[in-house]
Amino acid sequence: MSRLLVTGGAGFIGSNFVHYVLKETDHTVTVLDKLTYAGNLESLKGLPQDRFNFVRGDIADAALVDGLVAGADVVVHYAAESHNDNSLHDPRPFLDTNIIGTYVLIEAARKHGKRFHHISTDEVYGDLELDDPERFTEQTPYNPSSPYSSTKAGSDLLVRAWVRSFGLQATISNCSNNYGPYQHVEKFIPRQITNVIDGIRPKLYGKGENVRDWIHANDHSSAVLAIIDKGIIGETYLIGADGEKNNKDVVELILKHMGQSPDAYDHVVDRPGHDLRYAIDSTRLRTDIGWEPQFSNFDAGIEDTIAWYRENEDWWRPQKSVTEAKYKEQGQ
Ligand code: NAD
Ligand code: TDX
Repeated sequence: MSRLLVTGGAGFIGSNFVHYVLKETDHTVTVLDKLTYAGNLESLKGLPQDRFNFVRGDIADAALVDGLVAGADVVVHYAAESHNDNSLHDPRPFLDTNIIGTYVLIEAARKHGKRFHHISTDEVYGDLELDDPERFTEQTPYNPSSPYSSTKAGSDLLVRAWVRSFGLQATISNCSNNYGPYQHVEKFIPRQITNVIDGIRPKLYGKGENVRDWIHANDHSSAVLAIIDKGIIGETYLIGADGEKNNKDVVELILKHMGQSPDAYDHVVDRPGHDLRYAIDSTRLRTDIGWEPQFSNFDAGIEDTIAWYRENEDWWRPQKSVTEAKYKEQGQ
């Protein structure tokens, strides 16, 4: 049994991880989350109260972080500003949380000699051509495109430097695009599902040819737990489930499962600097750690996700109109 401190545990992937850990292990979990627009306490309902604790606060608050890290065995760091579109309009919070927040956490982990796992993204590697036979590996050079991905790249490099210079007991994982329950309606898949529920046509940036490598959030959680358990200190592991799909195909799949015509979507203004394709080669994770994804059927995973958003309108409804109003201002 370990005591986990999970930052950003009220967000999409963090909350899925907390549910997963409390179900699959006997670890205890303390969540540290600022509850920004992206955090939602409703995502943490129904957890066993004897093994779960919630603290509202900022990862950049050194005094708060020091006490929480001292009381944990492992820090699992999910907290971030996570949305590319927001980073193009107001980059500052991305620097404050993703860079300074990570710095504060690793300083505390170093001081108290605690195991640290840093959650990152495949976007740090930039993008690939559609026909590139190579995928991202742990050796791919960093080449981030957006304010979001450059701050994530910066945070990864801080962790690497703290491992080398100070002996921080850390591992890093870079995962591909997640889908599943509790994802904010600003993100691609939930935005389109909830648009269709509201009678709004899905919105595809540009031509819709951009490719993302989709993984179910539960598979991300099982991979992170496996790395915390078996990962080698100082190493980076790429997490992916061979789920490449272009955005147009994803929208058509959502429309099909929601009983709409497959062409009932609109093309809207493209994202500036829009990365063309992400693709993960997760051979190292599979060979060295023995991890395998469980959700290999994307079609079925999307159907389950649509059902979740239909059944949990109370969870997403408060965010929907403000999110769409923001997109409307940007012509998206
Ligand atoms: P999210 O935006 O849904 O959740 C982020 C959470 O962090 C929210 O609960 C928010 O309140 C909290 N938070 C933000 N700033 C904070 C601060 N200063 N202090 C404390 N808490 C703060 O994000 P997500 O999609 O769940 O992503 C989680 C992590 O996974 C991020 O590090 C992201 O870079 C990484 N990641 C995401 C994806 C993806 O597909 N969404 C893929 C790979 C990696
Ligand atoms: O309405 C939309 N229409 C559209 O075509 C939205 C919101 C997005 N898109 C496109 C842009 C991307 O090509 O869909 C794709 C996915 O977009 P997002 O959900 O915004 O994700 P992405 O930018 O790929 O980044 C995600 O994966 C990597 C997460 O938000 C990041 O936190 C993670 O690091």
